[in-house]
Amino acid sequence: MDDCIFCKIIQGDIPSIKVFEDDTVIAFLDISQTTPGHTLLVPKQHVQDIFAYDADLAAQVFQHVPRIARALRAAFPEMTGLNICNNNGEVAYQSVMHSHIHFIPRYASTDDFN
Ligand code: DGP
Repeated sequence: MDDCIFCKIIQGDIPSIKVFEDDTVIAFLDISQTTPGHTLLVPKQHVQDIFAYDADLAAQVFQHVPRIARALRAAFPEMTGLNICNNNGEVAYQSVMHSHIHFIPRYASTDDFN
């Protein structure tokens, strides 16, 4: 998709801080850093939202969720919890129309809660 910011990141046309990559997915730090370590897991295939996934794509993407969660905990030892969420549709606060899963680390320090 020519006008998709995540497709441009996947193609390397826009820089990102990569956390993980294989043939089917990429994970990189969210530009907004809601909390330190805020990460997005993104299928390389341009799919708009969860309603467009088939079972194979779901398995390819979601299999990485526990691994990324553990990697974040290892990288951010002060992390005491983690929100994992996936917004679908503008009304559900999806702003980038290329499906992605948010990992938002949570910390005991109230300063980091947003
Ligand atoms: P959502 O609102 O659920 O569609 O989340 C989209 C997220 O994408 C939002 O938290 C900010 C992030 N984002 C938007 N543009 C860029 C970008 O160019 N680079 C990175 N790393 N993240 C981006």
